[in-house]
Amino acid sequence: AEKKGRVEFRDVTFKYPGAEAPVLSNISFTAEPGKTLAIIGSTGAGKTTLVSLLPRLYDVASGEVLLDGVPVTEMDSSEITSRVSAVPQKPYLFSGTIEHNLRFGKPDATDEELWEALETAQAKGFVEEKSSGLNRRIAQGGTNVSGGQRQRLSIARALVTKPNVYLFDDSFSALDVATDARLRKALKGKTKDATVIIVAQRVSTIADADEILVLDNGRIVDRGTHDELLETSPTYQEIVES
Ligand code: DUT
Ligand code: MG
Repeated sequence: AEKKGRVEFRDVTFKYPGAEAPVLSNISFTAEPGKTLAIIGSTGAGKTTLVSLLPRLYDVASGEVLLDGVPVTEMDSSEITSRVSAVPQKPYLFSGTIEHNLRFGKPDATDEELWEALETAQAKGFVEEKSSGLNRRIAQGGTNVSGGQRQRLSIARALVTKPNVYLFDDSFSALDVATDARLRKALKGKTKDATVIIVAQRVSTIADADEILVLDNGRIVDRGTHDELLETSPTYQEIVES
């Protein structure tokens, strides 16, 4: 069967409600199953806004966002959530056990699936270190775990749902470079059939992406592989050197 999860943005322009100026202008790209698309750009460039349009946190002003050829405006929100897993820039953990937090998107997941997701997300050791294990209590907002642990639990939660599309919004920034690299390697093995879209701050996180979009002031100013952008994109070079 054909792999599912093809994401297409067609000439998308977006304004926040009540705002005058668009924060995204003429955004067009395609992200394919089995591939990793990365988005990089300075703070305020519009990266989080861009990835929020697929799960329809907002709707576009003009243009179209399509999932496997179907405009997301024509899909049920439950269908979108079952097929697209987003790890937000500020991951949200709620008051309850680790198990509750992990099963959020897939209540019938087995314990085995939870542990597998934790292993991929490099969070297995953290969960195993206390005898309460999966029953360990998380405080509202995840305030009793570190930022990096919150990110990894949130990544594990996304993995549990086995979606067609993963959106990682700056999900690796609180991790040290070695953990970041280990996590992404493990992730690659588990997301072979899915479309992976990664928003990143660090070039090292996305250097091996199939395509990188360089976003500046709401526009895609350059696109290509890491090696291509090093040759052609002054904006990318600036990010590399920063
Ligand atoms: N913006 C709003 N309202 C919102 C969120 C953002 O007006 O609810 C503006 C702020 C900014 C632009 O949209 O001028 C893009 O913000 P976004 O959060 O998409 O930028 P980013 O690329 O994700 O920045 P960062 O790297 O800091 O996460
Ligand atoms: Mg952001």
